[in-house]
Amino acid sequence: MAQGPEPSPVPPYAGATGAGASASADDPGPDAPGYAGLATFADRPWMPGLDELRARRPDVAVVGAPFDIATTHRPGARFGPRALRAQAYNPGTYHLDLGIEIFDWLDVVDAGDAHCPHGLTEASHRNIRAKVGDIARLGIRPVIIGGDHSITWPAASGVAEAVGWGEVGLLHFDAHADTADIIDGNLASHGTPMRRLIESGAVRGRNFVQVGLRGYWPPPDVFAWMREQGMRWHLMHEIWERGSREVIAEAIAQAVDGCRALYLSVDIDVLDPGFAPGTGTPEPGGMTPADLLRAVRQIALDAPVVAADIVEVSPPYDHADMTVNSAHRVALEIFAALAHRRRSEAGGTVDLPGRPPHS
Ligand SMILES: [Mn+2]
Repeated sequence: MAQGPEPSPVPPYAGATGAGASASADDPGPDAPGYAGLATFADRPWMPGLDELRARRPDVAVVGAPFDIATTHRPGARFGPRALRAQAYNPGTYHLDLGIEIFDWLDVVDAGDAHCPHGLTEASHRNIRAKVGDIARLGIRPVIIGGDHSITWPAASGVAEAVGWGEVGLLHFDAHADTADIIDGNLASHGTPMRRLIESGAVRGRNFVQVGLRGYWPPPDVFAWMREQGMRWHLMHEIWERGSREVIAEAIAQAVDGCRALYLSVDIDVLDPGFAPGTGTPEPGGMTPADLLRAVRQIALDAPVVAADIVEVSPPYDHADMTVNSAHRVALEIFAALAHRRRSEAGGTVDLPGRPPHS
């Protein structure tokens, strides 16, 4: 008796237009593993054009800012956006703590990169400001993936132009204050963007709040300038003493006091270099990913976040993609918290195995 072929658990290739085309060999679709196919952020639709964004009006658009010539030490952050798209391990889309299928509630697209021609700081920053501003003006939240921290100057300026000049608070996670005036003659260094934002009035000093500062820089005259502006900061030592939860709650209240919107800026070097070696200016003694991810979630749950950036991921210095993965999860926490807010507004409830935040 002739023996037929063994039944296979894998669906047969039915051709690009035949039955089962969505699982075809040509286009495996959203069920493909994260390492297959074209790399977009979190496997979200690639939508680089403003017309497409205007037609779709997603809740969030991820924007790459592949720029790193403003770094004072180790370069490589220009490779951050591509690494975050291609190297981060895509873990699934269900957020366990909030019990939510993120993209059922939040439309997120990948809007591609702002053009950053090499060696041209002004042109690169202009392009970042224009692309981020255009997205914010459509009522879409830009999430910018850097890039060195200089990109926060044009990105937050673009958001402030769209949302309200001087009406956006800025909550800034970093080992470094980045409030120097000029470094080696460079006004647009990655160590100066926060001063530029306050000088221009894009963000008021009193609504500029920093978390995680530590180490040996900047010097006291810079802190004196910061104090004159009304800036608030929470040193890493304060987190160690009081605990992250309490400090973050205070930082949120300070940043949004009198503001109607918040820009969140996360320099991945706020993490301890033991967790995030892939960065330009590592400073020992930083936050753990468990604390940072919960802090970001709390901020996106409690504050009117209209934009965010995640910067200073330098893949050439990374090991085992650990910095890339932590930075990627910062974005997922923002997405999950925004999705949760959407669900709450719609009267939805937390699904297993989650529980309501703050309970
Ligand atoms: Mn830093």
